Amino acid sequence: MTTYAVGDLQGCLEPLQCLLQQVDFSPSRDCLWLAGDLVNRGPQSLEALRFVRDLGSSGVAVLGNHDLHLVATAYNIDRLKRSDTLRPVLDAPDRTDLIDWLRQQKLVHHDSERETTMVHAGIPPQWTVEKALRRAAEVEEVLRDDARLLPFLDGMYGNQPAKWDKKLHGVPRLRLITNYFTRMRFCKADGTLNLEAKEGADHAPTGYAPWFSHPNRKTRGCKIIFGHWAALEGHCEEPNVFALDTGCVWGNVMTLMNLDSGEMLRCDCDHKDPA
Ligand SMILES: [Mn+2]
Repeated sequence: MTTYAVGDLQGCLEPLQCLLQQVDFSPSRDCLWLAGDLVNRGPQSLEALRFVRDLGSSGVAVLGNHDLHLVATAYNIDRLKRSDTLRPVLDAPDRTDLIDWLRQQKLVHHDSERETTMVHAGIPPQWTVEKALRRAAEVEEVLRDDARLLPFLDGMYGNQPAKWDKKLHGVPRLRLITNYFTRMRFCKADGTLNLEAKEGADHAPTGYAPWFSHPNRKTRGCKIIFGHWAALEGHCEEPNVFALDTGCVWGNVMTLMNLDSGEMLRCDCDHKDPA
């Protein structure tokens, strides 16, 4: 049994299947972790979603901002943007099943045997893994709760509050937790977010740094797998922190990491440019 991890699929299923063939992946024997943003921008969001759902217990996915956008769109909270390629999912006969499946997925996954944590964007420097799991659980609970889902989705979008305060409550609290785990790139040492800057790690706005590079980060020493930040091109200087989004949907490559050996495998993405 081997466990693999892959970054953002963004509807690129063929490169994933190419990588899985190369390692002779078998769902009855092996396990695949997915760092979120399974859908959008790419050509095969519906097929990618079905593929991961059908992995059953052999697949472990965390939610990314595009996955949450799909859920919000399915509940008519947000509308499709021109660059979205989610229409086939919304028109699919198994749409309800797929959205319900997404709602069951986590924001943060932790494997205590491997001492490895997976999250789409990152873990803010002021939180330990344990604290991150507790905060993530607050949002996961709401995603699964029919009565609380719509008010959450309705208030999910926005960049404020930018700074954590344990006295935050209600939707602003859930919004900040969600922004940390699904949208963060740069923040201050105290966790104050800057969600505008989207370039590489050496383009930090004044006073900010990549979430993983703060010297007093409480997850220092923990193994963390993340996606979301294609501009890093897979480079992360921090020991034990692995950036797996290598921009497949933007015409670059998809990276598959063997979590047992640490080996990285890459596949060119020669599909059409994203819409
Ligand atoms: Mn993302």
